[in-house]
Amino acid sequence: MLMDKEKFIAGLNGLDSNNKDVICLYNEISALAMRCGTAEAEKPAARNAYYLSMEFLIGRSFYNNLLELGVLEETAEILAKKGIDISVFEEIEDAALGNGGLGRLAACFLDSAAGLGLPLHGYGIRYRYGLFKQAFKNGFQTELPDDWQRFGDPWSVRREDEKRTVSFADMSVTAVPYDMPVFGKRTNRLRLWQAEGSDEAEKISEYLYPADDTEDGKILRLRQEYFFSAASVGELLDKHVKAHGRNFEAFARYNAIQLNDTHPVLAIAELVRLLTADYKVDFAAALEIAKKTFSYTNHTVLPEALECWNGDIIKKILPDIYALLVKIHLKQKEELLAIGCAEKEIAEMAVCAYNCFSMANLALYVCKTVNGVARLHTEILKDSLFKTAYCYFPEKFTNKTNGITQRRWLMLCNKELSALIDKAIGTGWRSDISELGKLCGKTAGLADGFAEVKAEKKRQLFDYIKARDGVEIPRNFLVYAQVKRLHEYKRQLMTAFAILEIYNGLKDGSIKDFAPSVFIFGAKSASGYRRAKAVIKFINEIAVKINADAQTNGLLRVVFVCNYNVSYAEKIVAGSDVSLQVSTAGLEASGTGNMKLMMNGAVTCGTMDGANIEIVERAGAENNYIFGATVEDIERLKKEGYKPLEYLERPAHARAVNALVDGSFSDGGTGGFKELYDSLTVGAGWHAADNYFVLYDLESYVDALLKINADYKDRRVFAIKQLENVANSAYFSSDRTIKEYAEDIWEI
Ligand code: 26Q
Repeated sequence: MLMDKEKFIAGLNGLDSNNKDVICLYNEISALAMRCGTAEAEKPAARNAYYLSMEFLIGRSFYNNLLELGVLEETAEILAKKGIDISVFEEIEDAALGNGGLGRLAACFLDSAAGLGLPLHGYGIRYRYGLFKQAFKNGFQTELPDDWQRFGDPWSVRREDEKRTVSFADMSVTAVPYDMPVFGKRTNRLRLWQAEGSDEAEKISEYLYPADDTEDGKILRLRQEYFFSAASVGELLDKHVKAHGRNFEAFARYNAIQLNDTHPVLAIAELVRLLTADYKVDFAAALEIAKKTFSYTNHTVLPEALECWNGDIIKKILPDIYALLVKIHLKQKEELLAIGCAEKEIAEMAVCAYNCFSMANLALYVCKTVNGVARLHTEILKDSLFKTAYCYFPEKFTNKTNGITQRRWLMLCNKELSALIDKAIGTGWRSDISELGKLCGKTAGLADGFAEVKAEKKRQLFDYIKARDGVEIPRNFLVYAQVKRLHEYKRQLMTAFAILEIYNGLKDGSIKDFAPSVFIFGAKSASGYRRAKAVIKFINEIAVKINADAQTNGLLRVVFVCNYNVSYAEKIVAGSDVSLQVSTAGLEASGTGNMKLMMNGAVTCGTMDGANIEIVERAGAENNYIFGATVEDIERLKKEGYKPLEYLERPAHARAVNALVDGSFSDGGTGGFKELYDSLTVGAGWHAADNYFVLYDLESYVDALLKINADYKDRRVFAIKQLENVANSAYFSSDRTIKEYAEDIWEI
């Protein structure tokens, strides 16, 4: 531990808390931790890895940093003596510099690397506003700016002395670094660049994901991507020259750069540009250096998320980069011809086609490795999305199943379960997560203790929901949770239909002996994503109706929590019984919420998709609830011609789905519900009817939910199932994932 603990404790004891408000205390204690935590100089490492990511979804730093520094408990005790409950800092911060799985994964990776003592540093953007704050107005999502720094940002240090210039055709922008320490066995660094210099410049780091449906929006996004990629690569190259002179062949010996999806892929072109323009390295040699330096992670197979940049836009904003991309494209073509690729194959793999530059193809061509984020996902990359590239360059492809940090997602968010584990197997698991496996074989004996812990975490969660969202949930309710970004492929709409079927069944008496249950949703929708927003409204309407129905509200409730974020997630994952992971098979690259819930003892109710497959493989099919079409089924259905209307013939389905359009619920005249209905029955946009196979999977989904409900009646047996999930969750620690990256890709 790098912390000067005594100095911190002395400082804390000496802290005068009289007449200071929470924000003032928060800033003072954080500053003290920063001074003591970074007292010892960072250990230099010969070889470093860098994680370039457009998103870092950090969440709260306060508790996490104190935990990592080993002073959380003592801080709580000292503050208690001063009459301060440490939980008063809960609502102060939640840095949402990301919007979902990809950003949270980046944060978990930094945490694990520091925890393991591996030199991995992050580079990203210091957005002025994070992911919007969600509000509900009459059940509709509205977006408010997230001024995440309003109470200060004590965990960042502005490094005026290390600012740089990033040039565009029409302007120069100053990139000012803000460093956040990542505490652990060693202190690593997350460096976030802030754009300054003019109003136009500042726009670059103003918002996370500005709307890109206009040309100006697209240009801004391109500027963002280039801005942080260029600042980061430029700095690494400068550092290299300082330390090793112009020995550029050695660059890849000291630096491994991981590209988090295609967003930072222009870093490749920038490195080549700097080497050739500033240091007169020959183009082919520069490209070779890039080929040894970069690796690429893919996080999605959805076609709309695969970035292609129009050549005219690149040319206008980044003419030198444009010229280089063309050169790289031609070089690629030459190489592919030389190894005997057919014209068609070259077209599929080309960096540029019809004046569109494919960031994925650029990454596939240059990067040393390409990885998917769960076994199935990597197989899909190899068999479908990147099939041709895999055929010629199979050695590049590797799987790295995602993970989550157990420090935030178990020790911090579930102290009670952590204490139970300590009692059962000792505390060794806290420093070596693989020891969690020692719980196997002890689950029966721990069932009652676990049930008590779960009941307590539920109580805490329900209190929080009551205070935040005003919805009351009785103590003994079974908790089903679906928390993740709102997207059609994740199928929150399918859960809505399932709830309606259960509700109708309870009312007409066809469902009997139902264990009282609540469905908890948490999700933000992209602000321009109309159908996703209609789903939020639909679920909120359902919640109002069901929660007010005195005939059933002793058995069934629904809540869509507002402004779901990392801090809310910490409470929901600890207090849930059932993890709903119901994406259309083949579309969820991995999922990581599934892992958080598993580690806290929720059983998975899900499809054979993403990491669900590996979760069930480890925790046992008998302890989880798998339903629905497999990837193969979906392929077959597509080939045969899927006819969703056939599935609407079942009266229960028809009734649930018709609720969108039969006047049961109002969408306030927006037409949103009709649009959802049409997307299922006739198709929407370029999509076929029921593009995500909601109607196909609905029946088996309802069955699975009811089976869980029936199984829950034997609390002991159910608690054992839940504990089996905890006991087998060590594999899903990002410590394991990071070790694999470090060994197989970064060689650090
Ligand atoms: C693309 C083009 C233009 C604008 C934005 C984007 C864009 C932005 C964000 C595309 C994708 C994302 C984010 C993707 C993401 O979060 N993917 C999730 O990554 C997790 C970590 O690997 C997986 O667990 C999830 O399955 C995957 O959905």
